[in-house]
This record gives sequence, C-alpha cells and structure tokens, in this order.
Amino acid sequence: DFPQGYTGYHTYDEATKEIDGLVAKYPDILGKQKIGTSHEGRDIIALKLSKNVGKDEKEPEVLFTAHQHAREHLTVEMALYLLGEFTSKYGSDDRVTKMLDSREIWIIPDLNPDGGEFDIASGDFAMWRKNRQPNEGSSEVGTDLNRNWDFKWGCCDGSSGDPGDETYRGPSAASAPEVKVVSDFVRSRVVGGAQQIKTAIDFHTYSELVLWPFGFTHDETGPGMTQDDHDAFAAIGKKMAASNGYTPEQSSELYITDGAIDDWLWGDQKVFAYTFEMYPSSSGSGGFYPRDSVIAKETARNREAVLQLLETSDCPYRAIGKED
Ligand code: 0X9
Ligand code: CA
Ligand code: ZN
Repeated sequence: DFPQGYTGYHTYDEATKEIDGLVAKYPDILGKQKIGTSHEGRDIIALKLSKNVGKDEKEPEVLFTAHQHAREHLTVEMALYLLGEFTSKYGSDDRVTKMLDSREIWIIPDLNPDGGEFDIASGDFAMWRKNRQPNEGSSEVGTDLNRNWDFKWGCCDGSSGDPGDETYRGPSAASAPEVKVVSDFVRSRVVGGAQQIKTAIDFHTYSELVLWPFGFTHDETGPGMTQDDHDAFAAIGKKMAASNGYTPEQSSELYITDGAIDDWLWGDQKVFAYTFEMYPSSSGSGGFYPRDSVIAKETARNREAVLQLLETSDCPYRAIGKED
C-alpha cells in the first residue's frame, strides 16, 4: 500500500473500484472495456467517454494514457481526474458537454499496473520504473515500456540493450505485453482505413514539460514530419504549455529517446501525440513522489490544456491557419 502522506493516491484495486463506480453512475456517457492483460495478469482497461457511448460515431477520437512508468503515480490520478471531470460536468459545463457531444475520448488509466503495484508493495516506495517481465538469461527484471514501442525501436542510442538498465528496450519491439495490448488497441481504431484517434497525451512525471515528437532525432523535420506537421505540433504544444505553465519543447531537446509512445503514435499512426511531464518541476519538490496533498491542484492544472487538445482535434492544422 501507499506510505503515510500518500494514501490519497489510488492503488490498482482502489482505482478499479473508483472507475467501476463511475461506469455504474454514468452508463450513458462512460463505457469500460478490457483491452488485454499485463505480464502478471492484471486487466488493462480502456474507458470511453462520449454521448451515445455504446455507438461508434463518426467523431474525432482522442487518447489519454498514463502510468507507463511505475513510480509516476500522479499520472493515474490525472486519468482519474479527467474521468471524474468529464462525467460529473457533462450537461452543466459548456466546454465539457460540447466535447463529449462531438468527440470520443479514450482513457487508458494504467499501462503498467504490475510495476505500479510492485512500487508500493512493501509499504515504502521501491523507485521502480519498468514493467515486471523477467528477462531471459538475466536476473534483472523489467522492460522500460517507453522504449519498447515499434517505431525506430532501438535506433539511436535513446535506450539500453542491457536488462539491468532503467531504459532497457526489451528483446524486440512491443515485446512487453502492455505495449502490445495498447498498440493493438490503437490499431483497432483504424476504421475504413482511417485512424480515428487524432490527438493524444501520454502522462508522465516529472519536470513540468509539454513534449512533442520526434524523440529519436534532433531534427525538427524529415521523413514523416513535414514543416506543417512540426509547426502544428509546436503551436498546439506551446498554447497548452501557456495554460499550465509547463515548458514546451521537442522531446529530443530533453534527451534522445527511441521506442517512445509518442514517436510511435505519430510515426506509425499519424496521431498528434504529446508527452506531458507533470509536477514537480525539479527533484526538490518530491521528484516522483510528491505528497497526496498536491493531487487536486496538479491534476486540475491540466484541465485547460486537455480541453484545448480536445477542441483542436477535429483539425490540428487549424493551429497554423491551415484548415483541410
Ligand atoms: O524518459 C522518458 O521516458 C520520459 N521521462 S520520464 O522521467 N517520465 O521517464 C521522457 C520521454 C521523452 N521522450 C519522448 N516523449 N519521446
Ligand atoms: Ca468513432
Ligand atoms: Zn515516465
């Protein structure tokens, strides 16, 4: 369980109960589906929020994912905040209502349930990052999920081939069941040859950053990233960052990564995918483990950015004055 001072965070079981309660209370706008299982057999779930939630309507879809990294527990709270906000404010808040009426919102609140539970199992934090998949020929456990996605996997010194390292990329792309499950889910949203998911945010901690692709190269443009693509990414990213006070930049400015989710979502699926590094800005304020007293403020802090992304999802290029 979470240590003292952190019990406001949700364990996997607590999050499941909270989510199931919301699904029971708001069945017309919130649906839950199991999209697969983690290495240790926990359910990986996707929530759908939309008016007429049971129907696949022809509306832009938006994906929010959280908790690739075990110790980044604040990101699960971010996902739960969005679920609470979108359900409880539907019908009363104009912007929320409009978005549920005209978008299909997917939330995958926990990509790494095994790692998350391992991190709190002893009652003290284990500082765990990866999943809990064993590695053949090694006593070291775990793959870094955010180096395991199947786009430019292992290409560029942005991950490690050593199972003992924190950024171990795994033996092959999508070797982690959690990555495979979510990749397959995203591919399942290709309908009539078109990817329905237009935009996405993957939540991490910490550093207070809004990041966009690519992470595998310092180049702003190149194969798979036109000047317009880059400019739209940057315009939307900078506007979101102006709303939450984070720093906007191309993810490779932070450091080179290969096999990260946003590079795959854009490079392979052409989804306008961002990575948010949430509170705090530096290790002084608790690093990966800020007290539960900050949860309400630091999740609500991203409300405006999330609404902006939803609102732009019918045509991201509008951000650079190019409607299609
Ligand atoms: O290294 C990571 O995966 C992210 N930082 S964290 O401290 N949450 O582990 C940053 C990823 C930046 N690169 C991309 N988003 N591509
Ligand atoms: Ca749809
Ligand atoms: Zn992370």
